[in-house]
Amino acid sequence: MDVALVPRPRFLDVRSGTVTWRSPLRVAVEPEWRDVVESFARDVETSIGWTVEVVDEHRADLIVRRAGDCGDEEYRLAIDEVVTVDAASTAGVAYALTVLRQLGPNELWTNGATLETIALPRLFIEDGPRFAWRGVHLDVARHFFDVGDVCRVIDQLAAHRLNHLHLHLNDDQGWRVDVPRWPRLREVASTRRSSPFGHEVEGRDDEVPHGGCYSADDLEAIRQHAKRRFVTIVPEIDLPGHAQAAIAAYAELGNGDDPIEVWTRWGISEHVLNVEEAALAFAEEVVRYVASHFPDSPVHIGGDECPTTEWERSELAQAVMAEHGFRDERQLQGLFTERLTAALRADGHEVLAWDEVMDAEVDDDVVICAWRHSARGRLAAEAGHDVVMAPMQFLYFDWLNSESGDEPVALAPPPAVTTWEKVYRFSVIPPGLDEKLWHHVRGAQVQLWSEYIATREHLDYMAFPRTAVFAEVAWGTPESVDLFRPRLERHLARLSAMGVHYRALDAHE
Ligand code: TNX
Repeated sequence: MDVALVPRPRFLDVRSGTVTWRSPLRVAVEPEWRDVVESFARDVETSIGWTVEVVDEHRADLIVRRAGDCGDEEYRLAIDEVVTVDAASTAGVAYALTVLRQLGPNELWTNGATLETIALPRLFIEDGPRFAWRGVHLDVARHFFDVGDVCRVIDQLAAHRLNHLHLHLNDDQGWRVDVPRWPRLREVASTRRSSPFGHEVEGRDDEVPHGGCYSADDLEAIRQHAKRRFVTIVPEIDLPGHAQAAIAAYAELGNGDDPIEVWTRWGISEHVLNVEEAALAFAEEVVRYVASHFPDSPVHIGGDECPTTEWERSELAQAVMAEHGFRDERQLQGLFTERLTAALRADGHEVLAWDEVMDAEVDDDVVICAWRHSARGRLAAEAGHDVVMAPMQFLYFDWLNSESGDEPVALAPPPAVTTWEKVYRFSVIPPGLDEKLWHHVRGAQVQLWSEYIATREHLDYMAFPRTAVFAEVAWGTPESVDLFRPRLERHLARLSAMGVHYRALDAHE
């Protein structure tokens, strides 16, 4: 029996013959891992209607055991008369069970199918990821995605053994979290009057209001769902740049006197927070509030693309520069980085930021998300930071899928193209990085910026199959594009069963 696992396990030995399962499925599991098995049981029940019973080892079809020699996220899976899973962590168990689902029929990825039996290939797998951070970043600011959409993305991550979902929760065009002490963030900043129609450069507007804002209950629902899927949510509040929506709600946070609205164009707004104490205190308060909903998560403080034009013209900003003895306006951004980093650390969070924060003072225990180029990741690692690789040239999935003129409107014209083959050839370790510093590379994540992604279907189209391809790269087991392609094709059928509206592969040349 041929197996087509994505991502490919580190070691796989397929043996001859199959094992047949029927309902009820009998599972023996250590008490501490009952939750993981219950989550698997729910998937089996909703997909093919089977029941799962927890039983003693001697009656079990599937035994989940603790194995001291497995590392974090590692597992062994042996399919024989009895199926055994060995792991040392809940994540390891969850991955083994996900792989079991991939080994079964595609009905296991649907809703409401019926099946009498399941045939599993006899085999042995020993597996674990090369990189600890295997993520997807979703921009819910440019276009809002509701709790159901986000949970669906979490399920897609889990199906590919990806483990971080980074949520970009605010931008110039919208603020997406209700912060009760700052009600105008919900009342004003969460909705824009209009959005660009077609490509931004055409200068047209749709004149349709767009908005959305997560309540505390929404954030809790996302957290719970992610926990069940062993995905860590990484919330991001992006300041002091990308702050036009916040300034539209609270003009006193900005640098000018003219009223501004939530931005209705894409791009980089010049409206940034001012550098007075009240703006720093605002940033600290909202970031800590959002972070408090994800107590065990690392938190991203943004920090990208912060134009300094307003600070150059502002007497107050110039006074703050003089007070600190700064020579360059970009150093002002460091005041935010420093303040937010200290506050989040005190609350027990690890802190991440986009690579621009390195233009000013930044502690080397801030994890850098290198987006402008892989070389930014190399420089960050050389400066002693841990890094999450997110270079736009490979991992911005708002870029076109191909050069064909038939692609739906996307961020930029060719050469801003990222084919799945290019993703597969991406090296997580930045070129030129000394091997002694590889330990700084936590892993990588794809970016789904949503200026041109407004619906769930289009999100799927941009995300898949590239995210599945990426998952194998981040897991650390890519082979050649030619060897991978047939496996990917078989995986597409699984994506169809999941209801993913993926982009079809181009015909093989
Ligand atoms: C750059 S990457 C941005 C985003 C845009 C994206 C479009 C980064 C940290 N900032 O604001 O959405 O390019 O690809």
